[in-house]
Amino acid sequence: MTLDFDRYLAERAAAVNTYLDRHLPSETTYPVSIHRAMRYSLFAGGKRMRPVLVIAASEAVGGSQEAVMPAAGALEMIHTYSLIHDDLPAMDDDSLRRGNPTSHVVFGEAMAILAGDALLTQAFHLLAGTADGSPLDPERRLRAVVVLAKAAGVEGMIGGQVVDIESEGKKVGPETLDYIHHHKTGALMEAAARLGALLGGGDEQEIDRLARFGNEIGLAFQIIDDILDVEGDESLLGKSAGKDQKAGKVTYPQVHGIEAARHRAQDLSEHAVDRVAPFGTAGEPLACLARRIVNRHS
Ligand code: GRG
Repeated sequence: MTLDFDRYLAERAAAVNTYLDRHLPSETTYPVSIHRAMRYSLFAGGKRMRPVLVIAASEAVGGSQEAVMPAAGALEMIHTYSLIHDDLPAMDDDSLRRGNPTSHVVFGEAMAILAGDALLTQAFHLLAGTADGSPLDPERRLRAVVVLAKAAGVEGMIGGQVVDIESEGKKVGPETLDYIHHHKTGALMEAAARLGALLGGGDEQEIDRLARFGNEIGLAFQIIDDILDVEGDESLLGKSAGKDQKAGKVTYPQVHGIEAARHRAQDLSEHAVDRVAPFGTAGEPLACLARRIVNRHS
């Protein structure tokens, strides 16, 4: 029987939303302004690609969805924080995200900074296991905290963002471009797959295989993001298009040309599909995810 991937995605995303809703203070909890701002960005839409990747990686190694929910929720919180901060006037100065006005436009700059900070902190609260009672092996949970810290910090996403900012308006080569993409976007995707495998109970070989899978689809995802910024429809994207060129950002289409960029994303996706073949039907959602990432319009 072939997998109904749209249904798979919708069910997993709904489970993630329920989990996030339960693990964030309500909008009426004092001080209400910060909780409103955190919830506004977290529930403004979003494809939930990273948490679904966590769950699918767990399922590939025979783990449950419940076991990895803290990691799935944590990934989405960190991703959302990065979007809030990336849109700030001091960074990309953007007014549209997930089809809505950005956090600083609605709540002001100070509250947007704090909402991002609070989501980042809450993510580690969830993963460290102090925010729920889920029974995870303490050694694996500790490893998971380190994986997430590395992926979100200077060795990962922040490192990529720094080189991205410092490369604006400059002519940089393919190596710097790869560094930016692998760190800014790839690190969280790799961490998502690694965390799913780790907390789902996978062995070291499976964890390594799925981390590589996450890395490949992370790069493919960012290349498509670069292409969509040139060719995409703003109403489908839910964010401003054409901003990379305006900001003098270094992108795949700019360094390699649009056709080569498309081929590279396709190659990465096919590699990733091959990588999860040993998991058989348990790896099918991951293969579908790898294909969907390069065929997306938003
Ligand atoms: C400012 C702390 C900080 C980090 C910046 C990840 C990042 C680094 C900035 C976010 C903006 C950006 C262009 C990131 C690249 C990754 C990317 C394509 C994000 C958009 O992810 P989607 O498409 O968004 O999964 P949704 O809204 O669907 O969740």
